[in-house]
Amino acid sequence: MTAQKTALITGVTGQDGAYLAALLVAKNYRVIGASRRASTLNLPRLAALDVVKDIELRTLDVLDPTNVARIIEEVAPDEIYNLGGQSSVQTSFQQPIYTSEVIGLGVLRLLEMVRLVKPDTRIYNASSSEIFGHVDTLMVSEDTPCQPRSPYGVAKLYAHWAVINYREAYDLFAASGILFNHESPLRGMDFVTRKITATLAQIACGGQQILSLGNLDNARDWGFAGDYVEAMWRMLQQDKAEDFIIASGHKHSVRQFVEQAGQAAGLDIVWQGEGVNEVGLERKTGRQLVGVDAKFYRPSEPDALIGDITKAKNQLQWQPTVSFDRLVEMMIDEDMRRARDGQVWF
Ligand code: NAP
Ligand code: G4F
Repeated sequence: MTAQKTALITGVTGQDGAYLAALLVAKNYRVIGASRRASTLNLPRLAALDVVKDIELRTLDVLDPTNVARIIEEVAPDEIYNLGGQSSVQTSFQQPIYTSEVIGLGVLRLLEMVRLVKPDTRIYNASSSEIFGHVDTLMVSEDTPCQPRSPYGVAKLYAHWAVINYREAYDLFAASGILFNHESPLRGMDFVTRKITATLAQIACGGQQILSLGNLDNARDWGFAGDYVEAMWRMLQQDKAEDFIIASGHKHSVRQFVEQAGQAAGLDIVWQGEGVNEVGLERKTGRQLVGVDAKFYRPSEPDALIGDITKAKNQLQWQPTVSFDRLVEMMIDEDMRRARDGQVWF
C-alpha cells in the first residue's frame, strides 16, 4: 500500500480550491485547506461539495512569509497547490499594488519558503492566460511570447517567471498551469459568467432587475473548473516539472454567453442599439433584460485568445469533458434552484 500523501491548498475557500479539495479527498490525500483569517469563515463552496468535514483548515496569508514557512514546517506537505490570491482582473486596475503583492511577490515568497524549509515539496502555481495579453496569433501555446494587458496579467507573468527561475536555479519541482477561464456554479459573482447566470435566473424566477454588463463583444475560452483541477493534479504527478496550457480550445463572446444562458433560463433575448446604448430585450414581451454600462469597460483587454492544449493532451492525457453549452446549462440550473429557494450566494 502506498503512503498517504499530504497536500496543502492555499485559497481553499475559492472556486478552484473547493473542486481541488474534493478531488484530492477522493484520491485519499490528507488535505490541509488554507485560507485567510476572516471574522467569519467563508465555507459555502466547500460545504456545497460536502468536503468541510474531510479537510483540515488552517489560516494562511500569502502576504506573510513567516506564516507560510511555519505551516510548511508543521504539515510537511508533499504537494502545494497555490490557488490563493486576488483573482479579479477588473479589480487589479483599482488595486494594482495589492494585486502584485499577493499574486506576484506572494508566489516568490512561497517558492523561497519551500526552498528554505522543505525543498522536496512539489508546487503548483496558478498561472493564467492573462499573461499573453496581446499576441500575433489567436491560438496560443506554452511558447507564445507574452505581452500582458492588465496589472493582474503583469503580476501573473512575474510569478510565472519566478517559477521557471526556481526550477532552473534550485531544481525545485514547481510547475505552472497556464489556465484559461474556467467557471462553475461555484464561480464568484464578480466574474461575468456567474453575474449573467445568477441575474438571468433571478429574472426568470420573477425578479425585476436588469443585467448590466460591459463590453458584450469581448470573447473568452471558457471551460469547467471541475475539469481543470484534474489537470492541476496531473501536472504534479509527472516525472519532471513543466508548464501546461489548460483550455477548452473554443471561444465565445459575452453576448453569446448571455444568449445561451437566456435560452437555458427560458428567456429569448434580442439585441437593439449599439455600444453603451445597446439593450437586450425579451423577444416575447419587449421588456428590457440587459443593458450596457461603461463602468464595466476596462482600460485595456487581452486579445480574444484560444488555448492550444496539444501538450496537455499528449503528456497529461488530459482533455476537457464539459462543453460550453453544458457548462452554461449547469450554471443556470443551479442558479435557478437557488433563486427558487431564495438563496443568496457568494
Ligand atoms: P477565487 O474563487 O477568487 O479564489 C481565490 C482564493 O484566494 C480565495 O480562497 C481567497 O480567500 C484566497 N485569497 C485571496 N487573497 C489571499 C491571500 N492574500 N492569501 C491567501 N489566500 C488568499 O479564484 P479561483 O477562480 O478559484 O482561482 C484560483 C487561482 O487561479 C487564482 O490565483 C486565480 O488568479 C487563478 N486563475 C483562475 C482562473 C479562472 O478562470 N478561475 C484562470 C486562471 C488562473 P477568501 O475566501 O479569504 O477570499
Ligand atoms: O469574467 P471576467 O471578469 O474574467 P477575466 O477578466 O477573463 O479573468 C478571469 O479569467 C482569467 C483567465 O484568463 C483568470 F486569470 C482570472 O483570475 C479570472 O478568473 O471577464 C471576462 C470578460 C472580460 O472581457 C470583461 O471585460 O467579460 C467582460 N465583461 C463584460 N461585462 C465583464 C462584464 N466582466 C465582468 N467581470 N463584469 C461585467 O459586467
